[in-house]
Amino acid sequence: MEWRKLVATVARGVRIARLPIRGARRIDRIPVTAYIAAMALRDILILPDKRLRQVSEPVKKIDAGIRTLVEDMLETMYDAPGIGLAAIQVGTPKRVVTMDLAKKDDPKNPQVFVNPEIVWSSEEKAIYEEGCLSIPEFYGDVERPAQVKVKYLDLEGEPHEIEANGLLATCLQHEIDHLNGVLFIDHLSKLKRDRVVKKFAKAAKRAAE
Ligand code: K1U
Ligand code: ZN
Repeated sequence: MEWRKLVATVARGVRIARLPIRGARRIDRIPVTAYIAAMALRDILILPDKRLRQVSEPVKKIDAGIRTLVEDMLETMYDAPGIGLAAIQVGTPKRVVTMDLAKKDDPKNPQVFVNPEIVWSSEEKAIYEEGCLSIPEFYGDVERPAQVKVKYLDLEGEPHEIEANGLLATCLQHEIDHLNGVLFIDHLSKLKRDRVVKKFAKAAKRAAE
């Protein structure tokens, strides 16, 4: 199933297409059908935006606002492009993560994690080169537990627990870090972190001039 239809179906929501008021330059008029809900790109916060250091709040109720947030996060993540996104990266301090680890030519596989929590981490470690949509064009090797068990809710509010390894384990830990105000550069040496923070602070200052 085409991913937009899937998300709309999962959300069990038929929403009226939003007219191009919010994020006007990016939304086209989309015909409202039984399945297709209008989604919108949201701006991704960039280092050194202080909101990236906020600890996100648990979702108490999966309502229309959360479903809209998830749809917009998926749209924003695919557009970036990225393989994961935490709600705080689009400025919403809620414990919501989207992800799609499907290979380039495989069908899309959107995943949604509400209130994800690591309940077990392996002693064994793995090193992956990580990137971050909030720190564009900077990459670094991060060592993390190789396997994790994560409990979370799906968009229906149903509880799940998964055991992850490989890229899924890395990506889940990266995104759950975001929910706790932690960035992957916090796992690098102080020297590397200070260098990148300085570079992005300079760029933000220049952009504000
Ligand atoms: O949370 C984020 O900032 C998204 C981030 C997720 C992530 C990447 C690598 C390791 C851990 C977590 C990204 O998606 S960065 C972009 C990226 O990795 C990518 C983009 C296009 C194709 C393949 C990968
Ligand atoms: Zn990130």
